[in-house]
Amino acid sequence: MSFVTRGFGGRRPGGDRPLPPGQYLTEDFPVLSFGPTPQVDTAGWELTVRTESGADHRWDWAELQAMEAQDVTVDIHCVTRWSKQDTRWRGVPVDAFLEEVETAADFVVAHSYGGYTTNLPLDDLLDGRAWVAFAYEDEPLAPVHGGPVRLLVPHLYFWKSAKWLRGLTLHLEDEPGFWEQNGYHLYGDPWSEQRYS
Ligand SMILES: Nc1nc2c(c(=O)[nH]1)N[C@H]1C(S)=C(S)[C@@H](COP(=O)(O)O)O[C@H]1N2
Ligand SMILES: [Mo]
Repeated sequence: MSFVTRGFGGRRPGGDRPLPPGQYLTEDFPVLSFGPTPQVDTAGWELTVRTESGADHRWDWAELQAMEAQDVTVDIHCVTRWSKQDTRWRGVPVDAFLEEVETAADFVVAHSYGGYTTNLPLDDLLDGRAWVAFAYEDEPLAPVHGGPVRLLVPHLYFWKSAKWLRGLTLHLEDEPGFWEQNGYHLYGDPWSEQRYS
């Protein structure tokens, strides 16, 4: 019997898929954080979904672990032009956190431990397009990459995937987050190069 080592799970590095315009492929996993890595332990971790009328819905670590998680393999695209293909995560679809929530809001601001924020249309977090992710490549998510829990929204530039996620607030109007107040695009579609506004 003979074995052929192909690596990359049989996929050619470089992929057979195109990258969004202006992006290059990287094999390593750069860390991009504004500010220090907050120390968040799972024992004290909570996720709060707050509606536009101020009603809070909370989940702790045990509750998160009891939810139905998915394994997802996705490509990620940073506005600083690196893309990484076939990244493998485990997380709970954001849909699950909004099922019981009554809202008329169309927009969300994701809040992080440490103070980072980023805004998204609510629809972009639904229909299995975004996850509350807690594992990466079969390991607990490393603190530098947002552990214990980050948002994963791979169809938008990666600054929308808030690390150290602690809350989602619902809003009737689009409220720019940290980078969006500093010139980044309000929406951030990598396929139409919505980098800056
Ligand atoms: N809380 C928080 N989330 C964040 C950031 C940050 O500085 N703080 N940086 C964003 C940016 S610009 C990118 S490209 C990705 C980087 O994630 P990584 O460090 O796991 O590669 O996280 C995003 N989420
Ligand atoms: Mo980024």
